[in-house]
Amino acid sequence: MGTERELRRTRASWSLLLLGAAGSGTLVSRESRAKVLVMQSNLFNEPDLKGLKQGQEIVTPREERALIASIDAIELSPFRFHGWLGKRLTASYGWHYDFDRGSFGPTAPIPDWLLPVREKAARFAHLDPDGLVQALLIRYDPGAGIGWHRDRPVFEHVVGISLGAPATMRFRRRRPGGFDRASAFLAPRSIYHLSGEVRHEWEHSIAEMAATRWSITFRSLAAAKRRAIREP
Ligand SMILES: O=C(O)CCC(=O)C(=O)O
Repeated sequence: MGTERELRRTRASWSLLLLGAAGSGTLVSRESRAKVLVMQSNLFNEPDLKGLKQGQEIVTPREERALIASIDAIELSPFRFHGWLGKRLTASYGWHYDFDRGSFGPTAPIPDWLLPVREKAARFAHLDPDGLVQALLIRYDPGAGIGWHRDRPVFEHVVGISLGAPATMRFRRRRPGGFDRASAFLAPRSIYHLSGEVRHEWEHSIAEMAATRWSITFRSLAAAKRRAIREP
């Protein structure tokens, strides 16, 4: 397990790297300056976003390697959105949202090798593991990211595990005249839970990666969807 001190050191050097990158050019846009300020305010703290919970070292480095190998052994497909092909590679289990057709339905069951990590994710989020009915695997190779979005309303809780390269999850919420913004550092082997306000009112995104990151996200179904399935 990494100590809090190690974690702070990692976050600090990563944030300084960002500061260096943003300050190295002669011209720094107002937007990138604003971003840097957000990062500075988060140097040592989790962002104060209602409904965001983060945890570290949810899997060991050995488990991380095994999970990455299992994801890489699967045939992942480029994310498809209304005929457009994204750079990130994905596979979903349990339930699949087809963004090309706007349809949602059951798909192959969650494989056994994901069940122990689903158990951990459920314990972290204080949820029933059987309620986490969707598992989405993503590989972000260099150049791949995920644009601004809120998860589909058919889902409720989102619990994500980060493997490989560290990343920043950016958050924004529209307000008159602009956006409130925040960002969360996603360390390798860490976990996050999005619920309530951050899940429903904020959008999130991940900038294009410089090194490969894998993520496993588990989702529960929204109450309305659960009712719709039970009541034909
Ligand atoms: O890779 C992640 O942790 C985030 C994935 C995500 O935002 C999504 O699948 O909607």
